[in-house]
Amino acid sequence: MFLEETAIPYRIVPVNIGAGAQFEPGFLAIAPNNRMPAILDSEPTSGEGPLSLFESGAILLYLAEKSGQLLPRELHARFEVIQWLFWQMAGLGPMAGQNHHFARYAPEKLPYAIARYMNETNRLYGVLNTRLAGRAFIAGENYSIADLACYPWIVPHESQGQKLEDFPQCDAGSRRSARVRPR
Ligand SMILES: N[C@@H](CCC(=O)N[C@@H](CS)C(=O)NCC(=O)O)C(=O)O
Repeated sequence: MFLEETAIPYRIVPVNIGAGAQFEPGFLAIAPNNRMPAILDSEPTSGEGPLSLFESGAILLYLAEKSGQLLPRELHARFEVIQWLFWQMAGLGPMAGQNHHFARYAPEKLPYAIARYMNETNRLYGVLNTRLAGRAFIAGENYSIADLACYPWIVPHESQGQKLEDFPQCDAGSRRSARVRPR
């Protein structure tokens, strides 16, 4: 999404996680946690040869830093974005991911686990909803990597057992993120 938004040229290398391609040595060499996304920048500004990265938060920070886009320079605004980026990486992403796992994929339906992650997702949606009240974007004045990181986790709200009408600001926020740079 970042590369599309900023029109930076890129090449996608598909990794079929259904077939276990994330465990192949070539992929593990750049993503030792066997998860995607991962990137390989063949022309980092250091001039010290290709740079590989895994973890979407680190990737977003790197791309923002390199391109000078979607992350403010000014200290307060910059760390406002970074804290919400970390909030997604440590909260919304993992909790919604476990929610999905226990509600949809776990071979055993464990009521405690299902309720735990659904409630936690619900709480996090509430935090985001409160945050978005009276502001156009999650952090700072402008669209940033914080919106870019959170938006994809709100899109599948139904499969996370959440009703978007309970979170009108998230609804409006995700529609804003979806149309920031219409193509
Ligand atoms: N914290 C990681 C999470 C990455 C993640 O969970 N990726 C999933 C796909 S969305 C994956 O690669 N799963 C493969 C697997 O579980 O083996 C990030 O933000 O980059």
